[in-house]
Amino acid sequence: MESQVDNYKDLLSSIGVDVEKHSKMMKAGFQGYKEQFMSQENRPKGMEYFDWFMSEIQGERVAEINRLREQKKPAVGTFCIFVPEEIVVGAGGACYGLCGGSQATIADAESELPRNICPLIKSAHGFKLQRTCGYTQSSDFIYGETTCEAKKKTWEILDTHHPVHVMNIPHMKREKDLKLWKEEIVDFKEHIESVIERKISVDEIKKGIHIINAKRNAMQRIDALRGLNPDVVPISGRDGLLISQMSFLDDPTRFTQKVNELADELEKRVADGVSVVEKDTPRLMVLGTPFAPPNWKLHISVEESKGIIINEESCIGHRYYKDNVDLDESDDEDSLMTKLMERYSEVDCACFTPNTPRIDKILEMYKERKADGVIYYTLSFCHTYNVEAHLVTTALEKEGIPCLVIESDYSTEDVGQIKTRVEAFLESLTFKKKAQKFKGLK
Ligand code: BJ8
Repeated sequence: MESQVDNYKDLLSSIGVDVEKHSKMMKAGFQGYKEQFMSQENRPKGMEYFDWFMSEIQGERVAEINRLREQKKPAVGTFCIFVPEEIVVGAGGACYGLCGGSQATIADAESELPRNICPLIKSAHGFKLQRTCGYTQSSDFIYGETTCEAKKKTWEILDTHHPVHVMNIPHMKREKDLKLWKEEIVDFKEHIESVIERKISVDEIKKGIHIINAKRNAMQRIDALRGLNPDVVPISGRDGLLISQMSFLDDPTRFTQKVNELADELEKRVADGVSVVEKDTPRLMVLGTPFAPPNWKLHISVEESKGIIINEESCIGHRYYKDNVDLDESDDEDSLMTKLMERYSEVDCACFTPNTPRIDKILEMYKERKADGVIYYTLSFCHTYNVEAHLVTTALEKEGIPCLVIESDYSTEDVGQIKTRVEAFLESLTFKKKAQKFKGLK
């Protein structure tokens, strides 16, 4: 299997992609994917769909989005899980995450942005400057939000290259903040209506909610299968992460069907005791900032060091799919907007103060999954998650939960160092597990 990107040169060039640079980048990326993912042993058969999707990630999927645009359906690119994608999908359009996980675009971004800000923002901005992301180039507008300082100011610069619509996400959750939040969702809907030049109906919004609820349900199934069976892990952590990453790009209905098929297969694996790791392999949860593709280095370091990641408490992970929109008794637009606000305000991003529900959730998940330890992972210069690490690790310490804190960017420079630290952490967990077994505690 190879990257199919060269079959779409005409389309990509028509939307302004730098076709030569893009082709080189995508082919190198797919080669890395083949080496790191397709070479895994004992992989579930259902992952073949994701291999196909990866080969078409900047080809057929970008073509599908552009076919929707030709029918005057909205195409919205995002960098955050606060976007009410139900409205876009309900209007028949596509809402997707934009490229922002690669080191290859950062040097270009630094021509306009400071060096010492988060790599996610720089990478994403660099993709726009280089014109090497088919999704960015396909977007009617980019959804921006006021979650962190660096993003908030970058939108003003990005807007000089591509239209950006900014949603004002409050940083507290008092009644007056939630009122503002709901108004911002209404404003977002009206902005889409202005792009597609028509009203979005109540039935369309409800349809969008059904589609996205079904997608989140399917992802919750995978999450449970990964984490809730202490003796069997039916899928690797890197594949689990990949599914979450692709949830931001794929057509939601097709994705849901494929994820449910995979979940059926994993259920059978669990029943038959088919695990991708040996019994007693240390089981880790990862907490923190998002892992935009192709940022796989932590998962690969852990798995090469004989550990397994069973969950990501991250926006590309659990924080994205943990809550559904409650559709009961919502038959008019105003109540649908309220339900959307209620669902989105459950997101426990570190941009909120206080953010104690996040800590409670982490402890609950850890216990439910009978994990052996956690890695608190932050992207460099992400101040909110970095500072919140103190509160989280203090709570973990009180509960006697082993934790390794890692701060990293997208470069490969620290791979060796991360691996050494992960290996030492896993060794200590293995030792602890053996000691507990000896004492009859686990
Ligand atoms: S809901 S975590 S996706 S804002 S860009 S905050 S890493 S310094 S991505 Fe996020 Fe929405 Fe919150 Fe989730 Fe830090 Fe970087 Fe800012 Fe970031």
